[in-house]
Amino acid sequence: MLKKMLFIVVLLMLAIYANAAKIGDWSFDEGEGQWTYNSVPGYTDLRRGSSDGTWQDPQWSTEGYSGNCLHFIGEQGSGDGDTDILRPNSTADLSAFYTQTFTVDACINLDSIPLNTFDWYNPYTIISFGGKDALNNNKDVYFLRVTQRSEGVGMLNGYFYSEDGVGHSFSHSADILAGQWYNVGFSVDSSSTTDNVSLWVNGIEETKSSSSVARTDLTINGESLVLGAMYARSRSLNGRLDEVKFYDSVEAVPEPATFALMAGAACFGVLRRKDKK
Ligand SMILES: [Ca+2]
Ligand SMILES: [Ca+2]
Repeated sequence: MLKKMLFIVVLLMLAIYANAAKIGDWSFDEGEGQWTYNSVPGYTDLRRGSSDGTWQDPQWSTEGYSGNCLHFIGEQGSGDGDTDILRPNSTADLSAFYTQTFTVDACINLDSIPLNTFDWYNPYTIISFGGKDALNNNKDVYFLRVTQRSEGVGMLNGYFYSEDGVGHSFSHSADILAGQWYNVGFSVDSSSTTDNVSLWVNGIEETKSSSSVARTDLTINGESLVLGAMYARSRSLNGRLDEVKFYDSVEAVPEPATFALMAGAACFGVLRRKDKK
């Protein structure tokens, strides 16, 4: 009996540790209304774009990866010409999201693949974070997006900027096609200089190295986090978005591989634990 209790206590401790670094978890299951709620207490909720501003609302959809999701129809490709975004309240405290070490994780199902043959032009942005520099200019901190690899075929691209204004770009070798669910992730560990950047597509991790450190010299506010478009509200997403998660560490243990055994599930919510360096 004592052994059993000890086992349960250890499991509980592991569970608490595993969630310590999670700062965002949105399942988009509300299915109505302007707000979608973060299941991690103490961190920001998100609201649809038109709540306060000229941006448009992503539409509620019952066809999520799990339950409901939000459907973004942007200005490019098969879009409707209007940028749909999700964002916090403008006065939200996003300091926890402005970290040099982070992991972002989402499920996407694109309506189409970006049309431009030039890889970096008019991509579909999934998640972005930005702020203003000393001259009050908009600058990016990091973002995750799908660009075009070849006509009708996308690729996952993660980006972060260092304080010298240089962007550091990383792409995954897996093809992304329209009309399928994918679990995609991006992590940067600025405390290391080797094997410290990872991209995931459906649980397949590709590790890169970067000796640069993500910037922390910008002024941020509640508008700094944007889902479905860049920080400057361009390059918007065309497709459905579900199960978005943020971690302020790559030491985090994102979702267990519980979906990996589901036959035919393209999006199986897997980000493996990185080995501690
Ligand atoms: Ca959902
Ligand atoms: Ca729209």
